[in-house]
Amino acid sequence: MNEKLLAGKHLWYFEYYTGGDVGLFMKIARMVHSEQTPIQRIDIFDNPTLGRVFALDGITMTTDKDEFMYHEMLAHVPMFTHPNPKNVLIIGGGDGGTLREVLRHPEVESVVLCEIDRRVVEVSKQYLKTGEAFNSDKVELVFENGAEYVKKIKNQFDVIIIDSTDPTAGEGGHLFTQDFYRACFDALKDGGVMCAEAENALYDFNWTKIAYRRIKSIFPVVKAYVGFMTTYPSGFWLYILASKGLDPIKDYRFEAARAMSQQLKYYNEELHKACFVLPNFVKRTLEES
Ligand code: AAT
Repeated sequence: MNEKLLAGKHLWYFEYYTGGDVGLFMKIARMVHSEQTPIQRIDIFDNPTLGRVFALDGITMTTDKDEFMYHEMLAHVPMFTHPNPKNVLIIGGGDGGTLREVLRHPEVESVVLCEIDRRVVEVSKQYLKTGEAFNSDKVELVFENGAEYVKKIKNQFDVIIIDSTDPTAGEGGHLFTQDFYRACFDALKDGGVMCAEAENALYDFNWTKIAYRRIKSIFPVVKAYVGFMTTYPSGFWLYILASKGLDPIKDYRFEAARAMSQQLKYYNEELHKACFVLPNFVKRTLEES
C-alpha cells in the first residue's frame, strides 16, 4: 500500500455530495482553524496539493489551488456585461474571493458585501489569501441574511452577484427563492445585471433548473453558462446571468475584457462568449424547464 495512505498516520476530510454515494477526500496535513458559529461549522486546513482549504458544514468553499476558477467566472461575466458597473452588491462570498475580482474593475465605486455569518469574514481575513480583499475602502460589510437585506433596497445596484452556499445545506436556500430573485430585480437599477452560482448538472441539477425557471419568470434576459471548478461536485459548475435588457454575448465589453485578462488565470474575452455554449444535456433540460 502507498505509504501516504497508511491508516492512522493522517487526518482526512470527506465531502459527501448530494445523494451521499459519491464524494471527495483530502488529506489534512495541518488543521488551521475549526469552530461552530451560530450559523454553521467552519473548518480551515492545509493540504499538500491544494494549499489552504476552507469548508463550511463539511462542504468545500475554496482551495488556494482552484478558487480563481469559480471567482473569476462568477464576477467577470456580469461585470463585463454591464457597461459601467459602479455600485455592486455581493450576497454571501464571505471569503472575499468574489470581492477581489470585482475590485479589479476600475469603474467600481462601492461594493456592499452582505454575508449571513460574520465569523466567515473574520476567519477569512485571518487565515485566507482571499480575505485580503476586505482591506479595500470601497467595501461596506453588512452581516445579515441576504434575502432580508435585499428586500429593503430599491434601484441601487448596477450588478448583484450571488455567491451563496448550496441550497441543500445551511442558509443558502434563502437565496434560491422566487421572492429573493424578485427583490434582486427591484434592487437593481435600470440596465442592471444579476449573476448567481447555480450548482452542477450531475448531483444538484434539480436546483439549477429551479433557479433558472424562477429567474426566468422575473428577468427578461436569462442565460446559463458553465465553467470548470475542480473541487466542487462534478468539477463542472453552472452560473445563471440575468439582466433587465443587456445581452451578455452581444453587449459585453470585449476590449476591456481582453485588457484585464492579462492579469487573470481563467477568464478571458473569448471565454466570455464560449462559456454560454452549453452541452446538449444541460441546454435541453434548461430549455424545457
Ligand atoms: N466564494 C466561494 C464560497 C462560497 S461561500 C458562500 C457564503 O454564503 C458563505 O460564507 C455563507 O455564510 C454565505 N451565505 C449562505 N447563506 C446566506 C444568506 N442567506 N445570506 C447571506 N450570506 C449567506 C460559495 C460556495 C459555492 C457552493 C459550493 N458547492
